Amino acid sequence: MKKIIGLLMISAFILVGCGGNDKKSEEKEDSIKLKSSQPEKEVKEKQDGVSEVYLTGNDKMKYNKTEIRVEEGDKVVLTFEHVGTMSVETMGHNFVLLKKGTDVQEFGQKAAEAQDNNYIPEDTEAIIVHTEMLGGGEKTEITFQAPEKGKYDYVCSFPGHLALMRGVFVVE
Ligand SMILES: [Cu+2]
Repeated sequence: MKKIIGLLMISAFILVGCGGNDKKSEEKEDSIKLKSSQPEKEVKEKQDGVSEVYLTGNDKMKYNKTEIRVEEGDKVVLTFEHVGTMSVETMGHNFVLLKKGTDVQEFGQKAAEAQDNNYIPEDTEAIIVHTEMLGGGEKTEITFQAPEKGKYDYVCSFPGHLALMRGVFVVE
């Protein structure tokens, strides 16, 4: 059922008229992957008021970035891809951006109890934005407004992952 909803959302996205851009962004990502030896700074693309971020998670429980930098007020277009092959049940990954001052360990414990909601606790105000939980080979995109200047933690809320899967989201 979740897959079907996902597919519907993807089709809706294309129908809304982003079909043209869709292909372009895929090409862009391919070229980013090829240039992955370049410093991370160059991977972030900057156009008027938009920060594009390409984040991945793999089967070794690692993000490709432990720091993401954007500018205050920017629209952040974050593409998140699970570049591994393992299933969402055994090696699910997401991106959860937490409010300043959140106790990350405490959040992780709460998230681990929220299995029925894809490890996103429902009774928390700690989350600024998050992606869906992905399995190997899946990709998603979220768009949100960069919060006020400062440093924010981001984590994967799959049980046990945030020890390795976390980073700092810097708004400058
Ligand atoms: Cu994970």
